Formats: sequence, C-alpha cells, structure tokens
Amino acid sequence: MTADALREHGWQHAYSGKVRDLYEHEDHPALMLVVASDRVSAFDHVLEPGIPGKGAMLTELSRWWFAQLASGEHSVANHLATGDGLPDVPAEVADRAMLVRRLTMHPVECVVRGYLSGSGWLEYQATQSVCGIPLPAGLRDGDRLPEPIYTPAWKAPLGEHDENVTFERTVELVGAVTAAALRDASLAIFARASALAAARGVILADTKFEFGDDPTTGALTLADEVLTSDSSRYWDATLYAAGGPDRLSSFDKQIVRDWLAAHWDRTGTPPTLPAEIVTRTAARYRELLARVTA
Ligand code: PZK
Repeated sequence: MTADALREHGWQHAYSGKVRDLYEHEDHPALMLVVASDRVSAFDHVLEPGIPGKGAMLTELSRWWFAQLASGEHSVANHLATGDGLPDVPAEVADRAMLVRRLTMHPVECVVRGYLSGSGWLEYQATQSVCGIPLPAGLRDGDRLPEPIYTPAWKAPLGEHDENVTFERTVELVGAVTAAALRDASLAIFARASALAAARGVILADTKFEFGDDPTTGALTLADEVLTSDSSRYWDATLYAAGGPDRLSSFDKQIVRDWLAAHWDRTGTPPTLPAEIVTRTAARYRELLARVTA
C-alpha cells in the first residue's frame, strides 16, 4: 500500500536499508525521500512485528535536531528540502518521511564517542585504543572518555558491516580537506548535542553522522537521520549515576535486545516479539522524544 501511494505521487523506490527506504522522484532528480519504517532490527535481523510509531518518532527527533543545529552560533547546513515547487509527499507517509536534497555523499560514517561502549569497548579491550586513538588504561565499559573522540568508519557496500578506520585512512578516502572538515563538524555537533541532552537528563554516549556535499553550493551538509536512537546511544543520566546493572541501558531497542537474548539462540529466524515487548519499546522511544525535545 505504501509503495503504491508513493508511486502514485511519482516516487520510485531507490533502495532499502534494514529499517528505512529511499525513494527518487521522476520529475525531481535533485531530491530524494527518506522514509523511516516501524521496522526494528537486533542482532542483524529485522524483527516481527514492527514498533508502532517508531518511524514517525525517529523522524520527529531527526527533524528537531536538524532545526536545533541549523540555528544558533555554530549552525550546520542540512539536507532537508524547503521552499516552493516541491513534489507531494503522500499523507500516509508524511509523518515518517523527510524530503531531502540529493547530495554527493562522503563514504565515511562520522562516529563520535563521549563514552566507551559497543564496538569501541571491544576494540579498546584488544588494543587500548579506538580507531588508532590511544586511550588511558583501566577504562571500563560505559566509562566517560577524557574528551569526545572521532572514530570514523568506512561505509562498506550495502549489506556488509562498516569497518572502523583511522583518521589517516579517511584522508585517503576523501582527501585531507574533507577528512578534516568531517572530523571538525562531527566533534562540534556532538559537543552541542551532548550538552543539550545532558540538560534534559540524557547522556549522549555516542552517535554517527553522515555528510555530503551540496552539489549546487559545494557546502558540507549534514544528511541522513541525525541523533536518533537508531544512530546514537542514549543513556538515562540518573540510572548511569546510580551505577546499577541497568546503568548502560540504551534509550532504544534495549528491551527488544534483552528479550531476544533470553529467548533465542541466534540461529535461524528470530521469534516473534510479544505484544508487551512491543508496547514497552514504543513507550521507550516516546520517552526519549519527550525528554529530548521537552
Ligand atoms: C543517501 N543513504 C543512506 C538512508 C536507505 C539508505 N541527501 C542524500 N543524498 C544522497 N544520498 C543520500 C542522502 C541522504 N540521506 C542516504 N544513502 C544515500 C540511506 C535511508 C534509507 F536505504
């Protein structure tokens, strides 16, 4: 139904990620439509059923962050399309779709970490460094870093896992000027966003940005989704400070992950999520949105 509605409005499917879909318009080659679904993935599988409202909530959070970051002192350009003569977005996807300008994307995932967790924690345990950045000894999972670090990843072809790389490798991939611009913009945005989140009782542990160049102006432009719980790790500041076993429980699909880990041996097709898990997960997304945008 959704694909039909989009096609009737001239939108052709371009490609799909695990949880989002990208469309092109026959009459507007300079634009794209990013449509967030209610799909949720964990342990590399897309699960059934979806989380009602997830696509709309994450889209609302992205839009809110784009607006915050576009205003003020260190404003950053973003890919949202505005103005006259734009094509219709079907009402049925409007709340989970972003109409964007087509950019020349840089093949670098711009990850910033203020805390050590996830793949950074794994790499640290093996090397005491992350993406070539040496770190102090004795850090534990979830510890705050002395200062936020830029830990880029190379965007692997669709379906493959992104690969952590050194800053020097990004210089080879995109050139020295762009590599430095990506790093500096990422660290600046992270500083702004984490301060704002902290004021609302939420720790922004890490996040991933994607940038492209605007083909008309050449300006470095923030793309993709931004600072959502799919692209970021958010923790509850109160739980973190209390130091209990749930102190690193993410404001995302943590409930789904925990349930799956207890009910699935990770072979074959994952089981269907119970209604209670779906409801609690939706509530968690809702709470993050309410807190951050309060
Ligand atoms: C673009 N993606 C990732 C997002 C998917 C895949 N403004 C832009 N211009 C050109 N390309 C992209 C964007 C953006 N955003 C983003 N891949 C290309 C992606 C959503 C669904 F399947």
